[in-house]
Amino acid sequence: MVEQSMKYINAYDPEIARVLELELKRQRTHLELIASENMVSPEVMAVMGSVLTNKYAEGYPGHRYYGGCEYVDLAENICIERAKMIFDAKYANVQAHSGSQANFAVYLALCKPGDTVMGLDLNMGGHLTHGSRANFSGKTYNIVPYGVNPETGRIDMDQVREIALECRPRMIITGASAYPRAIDFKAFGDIAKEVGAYLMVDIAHIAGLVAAGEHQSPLPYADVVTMTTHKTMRGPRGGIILTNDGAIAKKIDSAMFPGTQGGPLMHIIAAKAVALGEALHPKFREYQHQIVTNAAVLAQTLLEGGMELVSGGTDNHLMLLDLKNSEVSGKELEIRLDSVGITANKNMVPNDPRKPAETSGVRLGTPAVTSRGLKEAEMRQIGGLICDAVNDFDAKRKDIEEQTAALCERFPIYESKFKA
Ligand code: DSN
Repeated sequence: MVEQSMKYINAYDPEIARVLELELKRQRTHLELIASENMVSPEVMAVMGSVLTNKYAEGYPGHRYYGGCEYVDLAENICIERAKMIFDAKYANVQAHSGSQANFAVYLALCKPGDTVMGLDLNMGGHLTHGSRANFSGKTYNIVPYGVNPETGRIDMDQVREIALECRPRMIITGASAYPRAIDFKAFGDIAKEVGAYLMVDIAHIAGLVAAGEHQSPLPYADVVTMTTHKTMRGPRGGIILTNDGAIAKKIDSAMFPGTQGGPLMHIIAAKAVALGEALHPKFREYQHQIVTNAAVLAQTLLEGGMELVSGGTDNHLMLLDLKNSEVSGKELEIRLDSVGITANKNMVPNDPRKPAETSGVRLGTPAVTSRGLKEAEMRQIGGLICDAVNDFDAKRKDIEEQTAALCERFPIYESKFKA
């Protein structure tokens, strides 16, 4: 299906078809270890490229500012119902174009400019929208960050409580982009209640794990939950907001439209519905379990190979190689891995002595390679290759390249054998 549509585009716009061809080749010939990426099913991809892209539908199902919305209404309602069912939530807004847009809408709904908001520091694993000074969140709100314990690499709930009692925030945000450990949402909920703050949980990274019961759900404890649909959820790029509180749901809806966005992307909302439909299938649970198993095996292999990991391991889909004590920087390792067919991203580690453009960390995640069908044996193999890339790159380069190419060959994508 993917190759067929490329042939069609090639006859129409060869310049862009060439880009698609090159990117498909890159994805086929590289092992994707970027923790936030995945590979959607051909069906999800097909719905993204469907007639629904033509439709303007500002507003919500049944209350639109345009005529002709009766069929896109069906798509949005199906998406909402599936999201509510999967996450056991009373309300879902499925219109956010991205996770950042979802987070922006929550700030707009629950906070006023200048309000105090607590979030996990970007350099400790948080997200730009959790209060970075370079982001709207840090520019608009009085951000009081919390971090991780320097000894354990884990969020220190006593410190979070202490800071919250001191600064009395309007909202506490938890969730992360580069945090390898389970987050205690109940403990965050207790602290938020104690200080009278809203609790927003951003499960962008771990949404699939939560959906499959591989991570505690924040829904019983949070006022509002945001997520992306394209990471562990393996859907189109986009966001969803969930809540169990009717009054908050109303505020979220108007903060999303007209507060933040105009016309929703109906083709993406329909594709989100397809991905959520896939998540209702028992195979999705098996997939999420395998992601976590694969991450644990990769982490163990790296540790046995002498590598250091932030917090000493992982509970979820990702881990952070800690290169503070290595001559090889995060940037250098990212370049080395890319040159031998393994894609990953440099990442700051807690208390990183190197600059953000250099870093002392590399983030590694298993969602995409698990979609491709790789299991424990291959994780052990890849772990060994990464150790070789750090310790003995010049001597081992050719061997790593050959092993990576063989793995990509054995686990093809977007061919008849591939079914996400
Ligand atoms: N850029 C995403 C990630 O890589 O985690 C977060 O938005």
